[in-house]
Amino acid sequence: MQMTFRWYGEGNDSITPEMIKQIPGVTGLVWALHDKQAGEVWETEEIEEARRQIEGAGFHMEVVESVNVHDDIKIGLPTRDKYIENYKTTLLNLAKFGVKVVTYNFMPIFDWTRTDLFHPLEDGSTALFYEKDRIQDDYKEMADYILNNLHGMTFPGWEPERMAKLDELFEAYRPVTKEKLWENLKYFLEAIMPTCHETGIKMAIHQDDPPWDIFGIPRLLCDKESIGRFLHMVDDEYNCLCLCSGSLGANPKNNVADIVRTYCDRIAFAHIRNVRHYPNGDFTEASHRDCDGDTGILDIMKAYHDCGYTGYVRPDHGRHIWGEACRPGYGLYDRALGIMYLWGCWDMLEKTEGEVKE
Ligand code: CS2
Ligand code: MN
Repeated sequence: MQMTFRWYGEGNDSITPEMIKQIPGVTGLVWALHDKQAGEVWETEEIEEARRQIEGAGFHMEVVESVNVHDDIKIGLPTRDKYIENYKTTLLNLAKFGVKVVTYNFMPIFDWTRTDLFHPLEDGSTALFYEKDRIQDDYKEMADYILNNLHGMTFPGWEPERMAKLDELFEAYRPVTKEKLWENLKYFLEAIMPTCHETGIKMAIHQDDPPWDIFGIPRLLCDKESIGRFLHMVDDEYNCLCLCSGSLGANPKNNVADIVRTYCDRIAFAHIRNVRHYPNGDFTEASHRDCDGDTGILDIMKAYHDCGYTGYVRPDHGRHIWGEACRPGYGLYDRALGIMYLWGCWDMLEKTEGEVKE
């Protein structure tokens, strides 16, 4: 596996590449042009500046997270073709810089959704938390809460410009049933696959987080079956997954290790994160250590290892520990601890390969 770390860029992240360099085994920074709105072309000069920051610090920039998909594409409006052309131009520009994987999601309106960004855990740290009963109809309350707690930091999927138009967005998505959303996803992927072949860039879709419908809007990538439908729908080696153990793991019915084993050849990027469930449907994010959550981190690592996974990996979110003031879920310390746990699992699996029988 190739270990990476998500970094928000100079002036946009309290963590520097020099700090990340001291985490063992991290070779690449997962990056994006965070000022870009969905639908805009990423220009060569702008990518060049990102290259200066990333490669200049001795990291590769092969994984982008995310090039966001414009709402008109998800809704299926006639204007989508223009935005798809822009997306293709962005892929062509990214390819000039050696980008190999582009992460994206196809969630309507909201990206990841939580009700508490700093939920206290027993050990004195805080973590992202989802309280099921608070996600009812009032999307505005939840959106306001998140925006007010980002303290001016940009957060993908939570752009204040989009959030200011929430009612309009909900109205625009009203005719989009789940089946329509599947069709629109297919249309988008079929349109960009030739560019992926031309550039060698794999498109890696992130699962929906949480993996169920919220606020009456449909979500597609929620379990083994829907992931299978997705891969079959556009059966192309460039149509891949960013498999997120934490997103899928929020539903206790999902067996993430089994999903890894089933679709490993189409996983281009792995997000590894641990989640703990409560009987009432709430969940909290937890440390990467297997016994701290219910996601089955050891089984997942074993599954990747058994499949001979050579793709990119990153710890997904971490807790906020040791008083670190950081982006929710994206501190240095706990993600660094997570990486060391993942390496511990992996190195042991490598060492015992051939010695340990199933
Ligand atoms: C990420 C997602 O922070 C997170 O939860 O895993 O925001 C992810 O980057 C996007 O859904 C991918 O487009
Ligand atoms: Mn993720």
